Amino acid sequence: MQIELEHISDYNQTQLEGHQRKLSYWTQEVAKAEPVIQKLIEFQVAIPSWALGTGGTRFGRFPGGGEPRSLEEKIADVGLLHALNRASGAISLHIPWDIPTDPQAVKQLAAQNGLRFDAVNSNTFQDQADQALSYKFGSLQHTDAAVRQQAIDHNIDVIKHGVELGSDSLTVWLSDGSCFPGQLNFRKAFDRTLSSLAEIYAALPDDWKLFVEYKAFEPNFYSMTVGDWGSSFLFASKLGPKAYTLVDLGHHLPNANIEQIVAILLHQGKLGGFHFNDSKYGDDDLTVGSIRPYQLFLIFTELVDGMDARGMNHAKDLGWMIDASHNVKDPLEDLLQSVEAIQLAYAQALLVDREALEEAREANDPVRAQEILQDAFRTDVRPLVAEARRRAGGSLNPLGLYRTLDVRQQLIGERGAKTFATGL
Ligand code: PSV
Ligand code: MN
Ligand code: MN
Repeated sequence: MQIELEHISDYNQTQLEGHQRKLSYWTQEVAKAEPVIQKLIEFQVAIPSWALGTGGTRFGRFPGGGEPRSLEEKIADVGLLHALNRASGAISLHIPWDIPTDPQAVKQLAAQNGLRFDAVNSNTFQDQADQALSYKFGSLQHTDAAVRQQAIDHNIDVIKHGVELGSDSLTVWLSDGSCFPGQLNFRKAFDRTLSSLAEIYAALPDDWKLFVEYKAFEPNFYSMTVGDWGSSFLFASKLGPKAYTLVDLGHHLPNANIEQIVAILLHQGKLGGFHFNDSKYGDDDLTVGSIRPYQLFLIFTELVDGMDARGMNHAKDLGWMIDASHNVKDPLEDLLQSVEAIQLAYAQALLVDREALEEAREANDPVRAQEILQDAFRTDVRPLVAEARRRAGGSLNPLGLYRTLDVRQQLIGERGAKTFATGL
């Protein structure tokens, strides 16, 4: 299945009149429209290779058909998304779930689809069939030096795969921790993890970044060795300038103020990137913006403000990625919704009158501060996002075109109704 340029232009033609009517409000009333559109065109969100099939819970999984059966088909799926929205120009691999056996060919295929390789992810939270030692009691924290070495070697191997693909960052998420009080010596676990991470850090190419992802709970439910932004920040600080904290929106204790965490990490030069998703209860991995769109907007407001304060490039200086799972939706449709939610929050954040906000803050005027933020949040920026997509060569309405072309049915025709993508 290929989405041709004519598909896009024919479909856009059917939508154009309505689109231009909505956009005219912006071009007539709002001076900021043009810079926002330009920034949106540049902004890309990476798609994880493990989110292209239907996910599930430990109670079951309900595959939807036409799922990608190989890395090549996963790249093709991300290519479809990118053809539709022109904002999903990167793919992130989880190894060994996806191992490029012929890296040059895979790199070429990605380039043909307009994609680059985002962060590579290691996996020491599961035992693989051919693995000598078990991670049941942790990996980089393990009491046995041989287990730690096995996990270190795996991470170095993942870096090598990433180098071959032209990636420039490694994300390490550890499930290490303990399930019961007394099980683990916290200080020893911290020291062992730090020295293991230092060995991985030493193997990073000069222009690479190491992202240390934290998570408060699951699969360990008493303690997680990299359990919060404080411990991730500590590891990243001790490791050195190439190490950063990665924020996954679902990895906090309930009601955490994520925007404040983001603001401080960014202020300290230690924010590396994001795993976007949404949640109501825990690490739910739901569609971005489906539960707490205001929180997402507040996070982006801090990002825009903090990145500008540090002279950072919004599109390039942080890792932007989705980390979601799709249990009842078509994964490709779900990912289109997630990317759009991110773009909307970003566009709204760009609209915030930051000068006026700062004045309100200095004057201790919370009413005015709230008005300023909510004025931006309640603005319908969908025409701006659509216009950015149109100018970049994408569809005015990616989801609409996806359904018009009946993409899923086509994929089922090509791949079969009972395919099973690797990943979560
Ligand atoms: C762990 O919950 C996590 O967020 C990490 O980023 C893993 O790499 C990913 O999920 C696996 O889906
Ligand atoms: Mn994650
Ligand atoms: Mn997670």
